[in-house]
Amino acid sequence: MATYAIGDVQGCFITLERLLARVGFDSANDRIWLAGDLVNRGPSSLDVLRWAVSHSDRVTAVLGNHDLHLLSRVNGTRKPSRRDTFDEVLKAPDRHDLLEWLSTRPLLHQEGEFVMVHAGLSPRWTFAEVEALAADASEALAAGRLDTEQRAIVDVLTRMRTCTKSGEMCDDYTGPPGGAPSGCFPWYELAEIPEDKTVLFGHWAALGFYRGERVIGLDSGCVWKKSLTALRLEDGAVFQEPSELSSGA
Ligand SMILES: [Mn+2]
Repeated sequence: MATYAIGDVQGCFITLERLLARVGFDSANDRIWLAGDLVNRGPSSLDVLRWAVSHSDRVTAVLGNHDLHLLSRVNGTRKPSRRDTFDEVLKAPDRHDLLEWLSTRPLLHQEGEFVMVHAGLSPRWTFAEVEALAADASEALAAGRLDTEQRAIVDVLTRMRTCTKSGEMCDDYTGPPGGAPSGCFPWYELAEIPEDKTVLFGHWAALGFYRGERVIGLDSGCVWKKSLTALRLEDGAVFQEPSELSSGA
């Protein structure tokens, strides 16, 4: 039995299938952790969701900003973006089950030494309170009654890449850490992470696969024609599959 943590799939279903074949995924014994953004921008969001739901006893997923965008489109609280590629999900006969599954995913998953979120943790939080803050925000999100503080928590967990020393998100910056605006730092350089914990995250394609101190970034930019990455949690082995969108893949 092995556990594979996989970065942002974003509708790259062919690449996901190839990556699962590459690692020799055994659906009877292995587990898959998905770091959020299962959907959007890529070609096959519907296939990714159907696969996740049909393997829901094997799959642990946290919500990313694109997953939340899809859910907001469904309940009409967000307008379509020109770049949305998940219309087939909205029209699918099984959309109710798929969206019900997606909407009940958490914002954070903690198990053993690992903590998985889509984006980041705030330097304003102590590690001890992170799980409860995320659970409270998840509950409010599911009920559609986020207050300002809970919305800020959702933003950090699903959208943050860099922030100031006081924990203010540097919202617009999506590039690599080295090019961040003055006073903006990768969140993981500032957040409190205990020695015996490792935070798994996605969302930062320009960072790429990244093994840092107590953090591992898993978004290697599948939807940007780069690759999809799986990390085997038991031994740290890394597997990468070239994106189906790259030429020659
Ligand atoms: Mn994202």
